[in-house]
Amino acid sequence: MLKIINQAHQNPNNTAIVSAGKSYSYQALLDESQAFASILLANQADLSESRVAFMVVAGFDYVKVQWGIWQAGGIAVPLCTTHPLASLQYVIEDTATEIIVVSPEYEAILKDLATEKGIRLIVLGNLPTISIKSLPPIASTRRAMILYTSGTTNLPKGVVTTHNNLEAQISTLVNAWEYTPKDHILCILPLHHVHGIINVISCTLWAGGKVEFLPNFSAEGVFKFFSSKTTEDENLVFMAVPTIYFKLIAHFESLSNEEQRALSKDMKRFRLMVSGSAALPVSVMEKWETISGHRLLERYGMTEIGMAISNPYHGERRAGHIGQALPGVDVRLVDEENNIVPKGEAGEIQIKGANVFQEYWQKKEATENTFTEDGWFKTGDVAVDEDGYYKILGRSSIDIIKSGGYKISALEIEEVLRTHSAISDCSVVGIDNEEWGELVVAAIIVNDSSLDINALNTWMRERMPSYRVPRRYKIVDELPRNAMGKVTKNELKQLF
Ligand code: MLC
Ligand code: AMP
Repeated sequence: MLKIINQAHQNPNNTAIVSAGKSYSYQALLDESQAFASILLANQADLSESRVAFMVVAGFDYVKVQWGIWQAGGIAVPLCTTHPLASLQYVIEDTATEIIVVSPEYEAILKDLATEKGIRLIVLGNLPTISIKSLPPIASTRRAMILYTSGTTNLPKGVVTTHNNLEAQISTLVNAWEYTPKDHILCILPLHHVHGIINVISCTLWAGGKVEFLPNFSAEGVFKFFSSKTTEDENLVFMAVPTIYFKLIAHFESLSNEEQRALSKDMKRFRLMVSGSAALPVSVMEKWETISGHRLLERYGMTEIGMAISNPYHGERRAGHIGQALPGVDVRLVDEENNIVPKGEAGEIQIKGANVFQEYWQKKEATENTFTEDGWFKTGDVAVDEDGYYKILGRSSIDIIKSGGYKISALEIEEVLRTHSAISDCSVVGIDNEEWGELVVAAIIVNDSSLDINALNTWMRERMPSYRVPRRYKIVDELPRNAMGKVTKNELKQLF
């Protein structure tokens, strides 16, 4: 039996999930996910790694569907609920999805695509009652999930993890951060990335704790959760990206002194608050500590590896640093020839361990290129070991941007911009921004001076998720280039 399912049997009567005003026990989650697995299987004995894409509202149904896919032997492909059709279609086509599962509110978005491609569509909410089937045995070496991540290639790649990978990613964190059945965590993160899927949901459920969902992030919603939990015997937990802490601080500062005092008191009761997915500015860490009494635990991870490096749960949480290798994860810093750099010098972070993904979906060459000959995963992040704590210095590719915790490829955005009839050339960069980490901006050369930037924005939003759409455009006559003809992006940044 899959370990996460086995774990759920340990605490059948505990509340597993709170969503849309309802509570669901582990038993309910086991029963309903098994029933859903039976629906997925229909007349088959095993989905045998069929890809099942699902666009489901964050809450009980999301986990039910995910666990159902796993128990039926399929590969779970979560779709972002806010992506435009073009991005959803890319994932569905790239994975050659065989079944699509949707919450009723998303049926209209994917129905025609499913019909056109002959993909089975399951709409939640109105499912037939069918007899529960006996489920296939699932070896933990099987593929479990595909998440899409942007990189140095222009289109996002599917990161394939096996059940073994997921179990390693989950169990390492559960031990390092001491999750327990008393944990009660708030989930406000998108559920097509590891931060929400692994650190928030899977680790808490593995430990027998409770996950409470808000369908979307709002500072009001988060503070309402913080102030409404008065039971003393629960361990409250919160995890978010730096942009969210920035937004929470801004909201907190808009409140009256009395409201602030009450909230600060409520926040002191938390067991743990974590930040990750992007660099946590020291100013944000310090402000948050002042208002909440919590020194944020900053950690470092990646879609391909789950979490790899973390500040200690017990011990010093050092500002501006990501901490030490997690147990079971090997970390090294190397130079361009893959030689380990002397202590105190900068090098690329490379990772080895059971947590590391299996492959990029159907991209053999990209997979080979991302591992060294002796099997280390090349992260592309540059760090230094400062007195036993790793500190991130930057990335080896200027074309990877992190904004709001999302990884964004400058090349992907450029490729789309160049298909616009009024744009003859362009270059995209990320510029530093306290709130978003980096802000996506674009320099464009236009061949039609009547180009309307608002119309261009709308046009871009139809083609890619809004967080990848440039926030500012600068019309230029030419792009700065070096002697080799390559755009000098550092120079370009100075224009914004
Ligand atoms: C949105 N907006 C942005 C933006 N994203 N502006 C600048 N830069 C961006 N990146 C604008 C919108 O256009 C809109 O403006 C306004 O902000 C509100 O948009 P929204 O979509 O409603 O934003 P909001 O819900 O507030 O989202 C912000 C956020 C979200 C921080 C909650 O970005 C988020 O959930 N980020 C988390 C991503 C994540 O989970 N990453 C983990 C990846 S895994 P207007 O004018 O249009 O109204 C990983 C590994 C690891 O990294 O280590 O964890
Ligand atoms: P993703 O591909 O979306 O999983 O993003 C992974 C990337 O996020 C890493 O390669 C890092 O560049 C970045 N990242 C994650 N955590 C941190 C952190 N604590 N500090 C700086 N960068 C981080």
